[in-house]
Amino acid sequence: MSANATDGGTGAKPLVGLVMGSDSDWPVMEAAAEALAEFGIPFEADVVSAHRMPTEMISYGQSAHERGLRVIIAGAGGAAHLPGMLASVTPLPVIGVPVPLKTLDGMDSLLSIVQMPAGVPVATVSIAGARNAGLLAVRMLASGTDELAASLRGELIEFAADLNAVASRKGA
Ligand code: RP5
Repeated sequence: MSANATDGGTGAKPLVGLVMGSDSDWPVMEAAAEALAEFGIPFEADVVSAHRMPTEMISYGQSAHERGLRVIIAGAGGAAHLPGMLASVTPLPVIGVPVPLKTLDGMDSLLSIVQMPAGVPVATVSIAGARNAGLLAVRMLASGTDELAASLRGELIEFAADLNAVASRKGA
């Protein structure tokens, strides 16, 4: 699957918008897609560059909530303004993924995403931490009172138990 595809793999209406500044971010961002797919979360994936297509980016952020999305995961590298700009125009929670480029090892991306002004929150994961971004989105969806949330909570509890089992095997 490429970053341009809109395909959560389930055919259902997307609940998570997985966006990135460039196709070149996909090798990092793919891990978020995999995490969402593991929990059967329908998502859409697309390139929405803050600098190269600002009008489309703003329109994506402004329409995300009314289109039914519940969380946005946004990854970008370098002058990584995409997560913060989206957060400024949507009421949805935005999770930012700093994508490392060849220069500066992703520190520029991290600082661009994490240093948001008060009032415009972005939940920033680690450099290249796209898997955790996907898992955090699953947890956000599990925090409601609907059927999906209840079922996801069960799956997350099993998931944590598996992680603990692996950790104890490694420690043994
Ligand atoms: C950022 O510039 C993108 O998010 C990407 O990480 C970086 C490089 O983009 P390309 O030049 O590879 O398209 O906006």
